Amino acid sequence: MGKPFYITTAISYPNGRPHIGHAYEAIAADAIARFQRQAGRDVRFQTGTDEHGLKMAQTARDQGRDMRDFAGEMSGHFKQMCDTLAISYDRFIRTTDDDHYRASQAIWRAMEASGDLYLDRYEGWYSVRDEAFYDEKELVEGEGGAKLSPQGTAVTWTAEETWFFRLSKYQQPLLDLYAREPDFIRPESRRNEIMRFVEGGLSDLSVSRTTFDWGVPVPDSDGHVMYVWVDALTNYLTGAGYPDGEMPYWPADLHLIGKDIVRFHAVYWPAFLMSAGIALPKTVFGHGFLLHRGEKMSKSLGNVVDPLGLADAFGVDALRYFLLREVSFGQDGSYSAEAIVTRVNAELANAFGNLAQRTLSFIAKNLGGAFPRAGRGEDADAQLIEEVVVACAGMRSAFDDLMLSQGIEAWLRGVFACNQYIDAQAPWSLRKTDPERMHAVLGTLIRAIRMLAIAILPVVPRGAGHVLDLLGANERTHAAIDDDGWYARMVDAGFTIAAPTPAFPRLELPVDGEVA
Ligand code: ME8
Repeated sequence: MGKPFYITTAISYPNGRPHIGHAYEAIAADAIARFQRQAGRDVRFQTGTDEHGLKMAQTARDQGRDMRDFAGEMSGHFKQMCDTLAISYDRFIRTTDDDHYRASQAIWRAMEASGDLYLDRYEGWYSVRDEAFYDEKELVEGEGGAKLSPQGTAVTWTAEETWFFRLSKYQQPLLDLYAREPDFIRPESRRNEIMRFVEGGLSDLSVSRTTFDWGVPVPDSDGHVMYVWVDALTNYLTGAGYPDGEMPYWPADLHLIGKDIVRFHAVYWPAFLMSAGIALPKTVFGHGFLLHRGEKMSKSLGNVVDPLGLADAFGVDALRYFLLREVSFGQDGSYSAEAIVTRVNAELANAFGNLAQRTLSFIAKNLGGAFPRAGRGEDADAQLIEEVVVACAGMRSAFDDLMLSQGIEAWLRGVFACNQYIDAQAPWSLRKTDPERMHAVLGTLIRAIRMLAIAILPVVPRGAGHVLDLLGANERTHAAIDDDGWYARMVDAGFTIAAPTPAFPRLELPVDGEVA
């Protein structure tokens, strides 16, 4: 087994159904997890639901539902979304899981043992939507003078006795961390934002609540449940085996989250961990937001799109490809049905899908599916393979650096090179005029298609897997891309290519009923 690689998404609030933002985060994390597995890393991938807190409790109450039933049912929708979108998680954690209670209480005790927790009275502003406390100076003015959080959500005044965490004590250690580990917060823009926030000074954080009981009980402190973010963040440790066992996957390599919750992950979380004496994650990456036709999604605008509806209309691969390709990772991005259809048809269906489809069906039809003979090679063949090798290597180094869209762009250069090669070599007309040359060209194309299909597997696992199945290519790691002996082994084995069905069908814009 290779070196461990532990990747996590945020755990979602299941107070409503999953939206496209949740799907986007799961898909991005999944592509990275699959990529790291191909690279030979021993990957552990965790996602799940964040079920405690006031937001959940209020939603269940408003719907007249039993808390546990409601959380269970809604969490199921998130799990179903992950399963439908081919998210290859190792654990779907629920914060209502028993081992998570144990982990949360253990980290609490460790912070208490460091002298970082004390009882006092909290008076201040709280946003239930964000599950966040805000300082007066952070608030902005909304319509009619209403006070709003910096995220534009409603805040309420709360006053109660709570436990406090000595966050102020960690101001300098956090600044030292950001300076020492430039990759701790990515991308750069979020790093700067967090450094400015911490340089501005940190107040101690209220970390328990007494006005409701839907949370993890604070050890030996009747009436207190933990502030939902204390237990939510601890999910990453629960999944790593804390506090009971060995923790081969800790520290996490990558916490992938949205830009709105970077503060919790890059300020509170490392402070909790330092206090508890636990190693810090290596990178917190705050991705951008998905906008619908350039506008923020909101229930009142009626533009909250069900990701499963999109997957149904366009296919899982198409949705995955579009989201990872269209959005420069780290920045905001916009989507619409037209944009999905245009992008997927041009790049996935026409450029790659069609390349594979016509090559394989030609071989199935004209060579009885047998692998082409060595034929008469020319410089152009070696040149194409070289271009494809470079494209796949470019994709690898971009993905390694979380530059997902640029990685796919590098891959596309290999696909375009194949299309130019086909046009220039015209294998279909060589069938009659120069069969020896035709064999060499088709053989070159199969080699190229196999390498490109392996490289794009993390993005479009089903379609690329289908192409590889047709080719009988079972080894799908990065090492397999560079394996020169594959072709000869397939010839020796007498493998034949069956008449293919398209791996990446062309999309049509739905005419009746808008899907996006
Ligand atoms: O924040 N585009 O849960 P959540 C892209 N429970 N990403 C988006 C998005 C959008 N339009 N809207 C939300 C929570 N997200 C907490 C996390 S982690 C210990 C606890 C992202 O359901 C958001 O940034 O509100 C977050 O990373 C994830 O979806 C879950 O959001």
